[in-house]
Amino acid sequence: MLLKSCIRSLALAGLLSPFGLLAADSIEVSDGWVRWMPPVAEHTAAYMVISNHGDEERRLVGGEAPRFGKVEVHESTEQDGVARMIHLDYIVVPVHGAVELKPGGYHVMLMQRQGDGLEEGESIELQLHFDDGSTKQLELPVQRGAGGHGGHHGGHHRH
Ligand SMILES: [Cu+2]
Repeated sequence: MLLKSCIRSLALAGLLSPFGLLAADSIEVSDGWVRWMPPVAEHTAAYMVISNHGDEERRLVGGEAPRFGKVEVHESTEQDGVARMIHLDYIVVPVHGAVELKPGGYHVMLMQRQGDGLEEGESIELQLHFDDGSTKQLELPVQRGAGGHGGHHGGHHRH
């Protein structure tokens, strides 16, 4: 009953999409942040720790963010001293475990920024999408990167 009327009001609000009907209740996200980017940049990344308290493996397959045209799941790697990143189909969030998205590793790629540049301290809405169709709604603060790597976007050297 409750679910039905919930679906109807979502549909009325025009929010109905393949994702968004089911909240990923067994998923917990902590320490999330979005890397500040200079106004000329169109892409940045979100980092966080995703924990799975459920009895089934969950896979993070992508997401949506109002301020960005496209959201993908990526992994940064380094080959022969050259930083690259790979577009992944998913990141596994293990049963009763956690996966860390951090600079130089897994990240949620926020692409095709819409509108103004990001300001330090502002919060960015991001909805994570999982393989079972469930979602997790987040608001992540914009922060400057925590030193070192310079990211894979325009950081062409390392110290
Ligand atoms: Cu990336």
